Amino acid sequence: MSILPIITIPDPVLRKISEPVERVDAQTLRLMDDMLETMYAAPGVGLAAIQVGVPRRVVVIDTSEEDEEKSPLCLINPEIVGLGQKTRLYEEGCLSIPDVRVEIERPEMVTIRYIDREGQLQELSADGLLATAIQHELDHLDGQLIIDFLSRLKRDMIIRKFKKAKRE
Ligand code: GNR
Ligand code: NI
Repeated sequence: MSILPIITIPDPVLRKISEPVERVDAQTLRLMDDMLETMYAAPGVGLAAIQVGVPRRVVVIDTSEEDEEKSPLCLINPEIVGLGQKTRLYEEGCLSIPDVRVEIERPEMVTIRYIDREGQLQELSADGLLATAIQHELDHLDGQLIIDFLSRLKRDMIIRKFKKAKRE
């Protein structure tokens, strides 16, 4: 397995719409293994393939705590099939926007359908951090980032800061 470099803003790759995976082959499995290793090393609770430069609808998530057993989740072509009525506010971070936190209100509960590592269609209902992480990762598949929830002024300030940091 390998730790892959994580792409950060303002790289336009992060704005790409990711394409569905056509078959779960060795290359897809290798990608997910590398993404898990990259996510654990970061560390982060989730990672979308586009964050390592691969425009495919692949996501890995693990919201287990440090003192718990790992519980890696690999989602291929995930789709939201249900959202709860209640929302929750959570301060989100993103490995592609280091050191920025954005408070985001999203549905507290989400149901998704996805293909697992065995190529089987699965349905999963989640709440809490897992539900938040799922929605955050699915946004990445459509080129959407947490800074898009901010006013244009605040978003542009953050983008400018990262552009400047890359110049220096
Ligand atoms: O590591 C991460 N933490 C996090 C915290 C709150 C809501 C979402 C996340 S996902 C983020 C990793 C990441 O950028 N995934 O795309
Ligand atoms: Ni992110």
